[in-house]
Amino acid sequence: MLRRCRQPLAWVLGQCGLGRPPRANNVADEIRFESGTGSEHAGMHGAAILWPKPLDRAWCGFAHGREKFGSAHTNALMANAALPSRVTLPRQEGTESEKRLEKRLPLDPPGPYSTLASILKGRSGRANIVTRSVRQPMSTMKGLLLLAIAGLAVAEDGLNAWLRYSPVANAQALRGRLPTGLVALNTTQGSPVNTAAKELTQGLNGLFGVRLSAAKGDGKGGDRPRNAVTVGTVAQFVNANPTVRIALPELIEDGFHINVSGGNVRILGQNERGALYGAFHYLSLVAQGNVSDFSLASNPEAPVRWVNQWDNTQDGGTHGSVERGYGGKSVFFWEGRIREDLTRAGQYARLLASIGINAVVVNNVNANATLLAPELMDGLARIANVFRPYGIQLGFSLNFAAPQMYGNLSTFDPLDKSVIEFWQNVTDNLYARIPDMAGYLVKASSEGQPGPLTYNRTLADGANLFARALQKHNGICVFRAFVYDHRNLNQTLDWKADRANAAVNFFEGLDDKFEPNVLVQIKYGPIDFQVREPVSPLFSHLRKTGAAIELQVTQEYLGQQAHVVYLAPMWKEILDFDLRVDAKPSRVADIVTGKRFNTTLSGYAGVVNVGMNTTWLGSHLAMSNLYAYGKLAWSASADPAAILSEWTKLTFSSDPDVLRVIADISLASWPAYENYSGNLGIQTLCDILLGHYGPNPGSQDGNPWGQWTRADADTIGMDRTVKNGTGNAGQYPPEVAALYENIDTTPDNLLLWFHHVPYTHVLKSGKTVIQHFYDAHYNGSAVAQTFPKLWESLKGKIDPERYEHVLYRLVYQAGHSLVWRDSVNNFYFNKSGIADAQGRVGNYKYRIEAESMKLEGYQVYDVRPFEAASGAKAIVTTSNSTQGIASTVVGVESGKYDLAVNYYDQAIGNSTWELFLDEKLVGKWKGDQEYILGKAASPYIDGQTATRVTFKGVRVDKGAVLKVVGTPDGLEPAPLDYLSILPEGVVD
Ligand code: GCW
Repeated sequence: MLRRCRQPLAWVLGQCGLGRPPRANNVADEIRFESGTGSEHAGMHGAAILWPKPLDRAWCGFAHGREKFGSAHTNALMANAALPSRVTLPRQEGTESEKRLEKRLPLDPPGPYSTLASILKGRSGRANIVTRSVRQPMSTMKGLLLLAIAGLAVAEDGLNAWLRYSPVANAQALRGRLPTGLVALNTTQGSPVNTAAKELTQGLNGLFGVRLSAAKGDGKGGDRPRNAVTVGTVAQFVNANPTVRIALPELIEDGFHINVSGGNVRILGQNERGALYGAFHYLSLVAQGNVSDFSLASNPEAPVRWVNQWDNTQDGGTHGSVERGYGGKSVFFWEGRIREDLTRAGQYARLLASIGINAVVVNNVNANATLLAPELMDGLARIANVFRPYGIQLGFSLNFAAPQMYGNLSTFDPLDKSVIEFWQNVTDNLYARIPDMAGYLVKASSEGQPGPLTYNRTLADGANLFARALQKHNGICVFRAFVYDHRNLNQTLDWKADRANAAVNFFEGLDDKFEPNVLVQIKYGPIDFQVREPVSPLFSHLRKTGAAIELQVTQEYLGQQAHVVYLAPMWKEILDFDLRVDAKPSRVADIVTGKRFNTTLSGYAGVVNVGMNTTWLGSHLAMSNLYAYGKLAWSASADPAAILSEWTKLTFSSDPDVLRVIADISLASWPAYENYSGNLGIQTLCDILLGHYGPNPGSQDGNPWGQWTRADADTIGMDRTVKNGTGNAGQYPPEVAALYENIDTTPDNLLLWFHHVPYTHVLKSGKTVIQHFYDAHYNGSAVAQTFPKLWESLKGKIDPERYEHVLYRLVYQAGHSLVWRDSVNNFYFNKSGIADAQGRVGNYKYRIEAESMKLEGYQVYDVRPFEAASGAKAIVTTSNSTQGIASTVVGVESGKYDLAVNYYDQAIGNSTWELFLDEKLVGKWKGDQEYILGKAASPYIDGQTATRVTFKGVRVDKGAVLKVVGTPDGLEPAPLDYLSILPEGVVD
């Protein structure tokens, strides 16, 4: 039987209007084209600029490269090209309902074009696209119970993430050990203790069908009800029970204590937030079937456990609603204002509180100064009101130039009196509305953002400006260490230039210059959330100033949630790294929790970037990263595998197969991704000039962004040694510096981060660098091939909605990992001219290149970068209104094969492809990924859009005619790269 690997046949038919498609829960409700690393390009580059379909990629790449440097030439090019200018999608508040999205291609009236030339002139068609709709969660526990009893998995959309409270397996048997009464020590609406009481009521009802009733006596005067759960703060408890003596462990701010003795449960927090955390913790334990007696106390290791959202006030622009967000539009902002309906913001706060997060910075660090308008401040206060019941405080990103941009001052010099007054005034106004505001987050003098360096002031001058304004309100100023100049780094002329040096250089000599309420937020590595980086040396330089580590939950360089990459093992490795400051143990975790240098302020920031999609991040499996972030921020000693298992039980089920499969996939995912993207410390090798997603190793070099690999025909890697290179190794404390300075002691996985070597350099493993590249890319993508199969073994054990959602992504990832493998390997094969010892690179014996097939209505297209296509070429239809046909006579022996087709799914149309064998339809699919995967949309034929579809177990007869019919749509010319006729079990 024919089986289409990518989606079930029903789905395919549905796409073709022949059947009813299942509903997808992860609708991409906008399409935007991203480029660039920072924000200064906003309004100027790729954003929503629609290139005609087979536009020469070299030209585009050039244009984008230039844009990064702010070239007027680029703008001129763009203007002269008379291209269709934008894709505009209607904006509606609320994204979860079924809706019609329209692509408007505004230049020409709808109509066909017939030649490539006319395409290049920008004539265009018009396409209507209907997104798939979203199923609402099944809310009644009654329904859940019934389904659970019937042994069925219920469809779920992910909205409740790990807080589903779905019935536990043997609820009936365990009920006797659970409380039946509830004593809430604060019943004030909106108080975290009251929230905890509600959550306990909802949770125990959902999990066990227990209906908690308000217990008599309400805990007052020693009248202690039996079989009740009591929740409140220690002080509230003591106040309510003055004569009761209980032994209480020592709790610090936000800490909690839980004591369970049969049905008597006491959950006490050091503060109200702690009580809520305790309630969530208790519910998590019982949800995992733990109803035995226990007593525990838990205290957070760091006071600051924040989440950063890079949300923009406006949709559109370079980065759309959420910069580097892959889960839909902002849950906070809409059309330059704060959303009227903040339901999702509240639900987000609930999720975050359950993992111990205590503040959310709601707006992008590339901040919009208009948020300072009084009506917007009012809106921020509404968000804070929604957060407060969950113990979440609001944090706010500032634009350093706001005094000028918004306040009409002539300067934003941090030492200027009028500027100081401006910020004090802003701060007072914000606190008048949000008395418990957490503080500010500031990105300054970085990637084109304004900052103190404009006035030759120090970063401390910049940070202290805000810190002082915040002091009377007890707020803190979180100042980002991500400071570098992306315009003046010169790769060609300066061997010693190094972006990795920037943070330490800029903060040099400032350690004792910061106000006490400044916290410096440092990305885990010196560059930018790459798949492998050494820890930032800055952690070892700040001893008097509090430091926080910045981790990235949104997988900007790590597959953008279209690839599963479980990040907790990577974070754990970073947190456990010992910097050996003063030759003493100096784990990063101990630095960012204040233990090592006795700093009061310390902690964690996670760039999360959820959106309105019910999956939050755009993918169900990606949510383990958010969960793990909270757990590690609470305690860095937590074990990534244990966290994952807990998350799986709460999110899916405790079925041993489910636990095993999700662990197998997740724990293999980071090493696999590292292997098939960038290894030996060379960085992720994604396209850093466009969406930071697919492979494009060449994009790293030759521009001032400083993510260089310095790869040439013979050598590769950044020489960061002191003796001969950029000196970056010397920024680490002596023991670590010595480790990295010496090529023999540098671990292989960071070799090319610190050293510039010939491709023939022999690693500790005994392999050469180039052979390691080849092998690692093959190994990594081979691991990714196992993911869909593993997941398929769970069919029936996961609700169909989430099962299909995950399967779609894993199949896509398996295919895209091959794109990565081949692109990177061919790139370095081409550069070095050194053949793969195993003869794989460049030799693909099962492939039929599309350009070598008989073409009617299709023409050959040179793909750029060349390595993004097998054989450097693809085919595209000759017009956007006529079909293309590529055919060939099959030469393989008759038998059963898997047929794989590699094509490009650009975000500028929804072409259809049909695969025939002797006129018999094997399968049909549509290029509509942009509405399914949240990854950065791309209009190009390149590594971002390259995709594989596989039809398994197809009977193929020698001499049969294999044919692909491509029907273009919009500006997408049904591009095709190659076909593979694979003996069963072979993937290539
Ligand atoms: O890596 C870069 C991202 C930018 C981001 C910046 C930062 C918010 O590509 O999108 O801007 O880092 O962290 O400030």
